[in-house]
Amino acid sequence: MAHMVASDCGVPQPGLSVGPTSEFSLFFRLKPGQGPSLRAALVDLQETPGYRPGDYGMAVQTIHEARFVMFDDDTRLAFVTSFDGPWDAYMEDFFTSGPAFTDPGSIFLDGKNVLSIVVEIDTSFLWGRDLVGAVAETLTRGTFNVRIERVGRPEVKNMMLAPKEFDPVNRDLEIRDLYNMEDAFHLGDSYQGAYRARLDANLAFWDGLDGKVDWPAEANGSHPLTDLVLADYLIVDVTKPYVEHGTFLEIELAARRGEAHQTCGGRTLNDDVMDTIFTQLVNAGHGPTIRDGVDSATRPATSTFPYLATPNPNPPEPPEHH
Ligand SMILES: [Ca+2]
Ligand SMILES: [Ca+2]
Repeated sequence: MAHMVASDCGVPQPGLSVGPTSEFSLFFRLKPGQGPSLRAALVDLQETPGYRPGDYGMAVQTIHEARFVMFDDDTRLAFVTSFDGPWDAYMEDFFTSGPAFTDPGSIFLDGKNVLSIVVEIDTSFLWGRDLVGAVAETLTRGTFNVRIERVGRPEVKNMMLAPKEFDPVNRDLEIRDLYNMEDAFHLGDSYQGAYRARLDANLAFWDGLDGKVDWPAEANGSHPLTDLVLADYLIVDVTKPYVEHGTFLEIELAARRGEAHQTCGGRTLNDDVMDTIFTQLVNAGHGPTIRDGVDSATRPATSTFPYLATPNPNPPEPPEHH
């Protein structure tokens, strides 16, 4: 006998169950030409210590098997798993055991050179302002410029705006291209509703990963961080001391608590901003720290201008698909 598993809130959960065992399957389409690199990534994943049940006494007890299968000439990917108990137990196991990221994680840019421009500004040019917002943009050369990229805080586009499947309004819209063209300091009216719907949905997804609501929606249904994310610039207080670690979002989060900030804010080169982002999105800093398995660069930034690690004269070959 098989039946849909229903959670406490009455929402049907994926997969069927037989006796105490449940299953679910996911099917993906691969981008053309990505088969070899995905196959290599799956081998890496499955050979990572801690991935297999029983490794290192990891807490995933209920999962019998979980397998990835590429098929149709490497144009599609299936993920198939079976486990004891309901969907909720599986997700709880998955996220409390920490296998969402491998540990240690991989640094995909390790050894590669990154084109960097370092600008030093005399704070006397800031019109007497102590608290400033910083954004960067990449433009084409020539008389008429086209913006290729705008960036304020890291991962706003990829982690927070890119996933489409949770957005109840614009499930087919690649919203990042529109967002990229906006003035960071004066977001236009035209697409604000679309950005907000996407962020409200995706930020709620991140919060839900630990099975606990740490960011209850506001009265109008908005996620409490949506406005903060849409003010997409690094906030820097030039009167406060430089602190190597923990400055990212420090000013913004202190303001949310109604407290005075302590650091210069912004984003220092050696700060583990990914852990800060994951932790804030998933549990609002209520703990534990959500790590991505990478705690620092293999060649950290320096403390003297221009602060960057020296170029690697023998960088690794770029992968085939680049
Ligand atoms: Ca949460
Ligand atoms: Ca990290």
